[in-house]
Amino acid sequence: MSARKPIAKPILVVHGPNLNMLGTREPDVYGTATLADFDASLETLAAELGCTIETFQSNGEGELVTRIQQAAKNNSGILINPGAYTHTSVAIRDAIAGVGIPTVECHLSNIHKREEFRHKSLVVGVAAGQVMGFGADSYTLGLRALVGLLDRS
Ligand code: CA2
Repeated sequence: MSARKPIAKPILVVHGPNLNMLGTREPDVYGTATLADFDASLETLAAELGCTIETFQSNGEGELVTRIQQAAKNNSGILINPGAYTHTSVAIRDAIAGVGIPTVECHLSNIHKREEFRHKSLVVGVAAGQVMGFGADSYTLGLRALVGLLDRS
């Protein structure tokens, strides 16, 4: 078996608005793990998969757009939970389309089982794929999928 080519740059993990509140409210919907717990699990998984990650959370659409733009130079891929901006942000969609690096969208909840306004994602059309409904596993599955894509690219 031939050795895997290393993934050149860190994978950027982006958490959108209100995800800094994980573990503090609505545990029935979003669970009890904190954002720091999520990031720690992803760091561990990244080491197992032979890549590195950088994590970023913001409640501001502009800050998210700016960080995504910087990924064009600094990151090999993006794993993003855009939070509520999933359903509203043309700006985040355009930023992802603009950087042109493989992107996977993930969600803790199954957005199709929730209110109708959450059913539409503006991001999925510029993502390689989407993982949802598995809580923290949506992130780890998404990271595995993204690493698989980058390995094959
Ligand atoms: O299911 C997801 O991951 C969502 O992206 C979460 C967003 C929601 O607006 C999307 O429709 C689906 C909300 C994140 C809010 O997170 C909180 C966590 C704990 C306490 C309060 C909010």
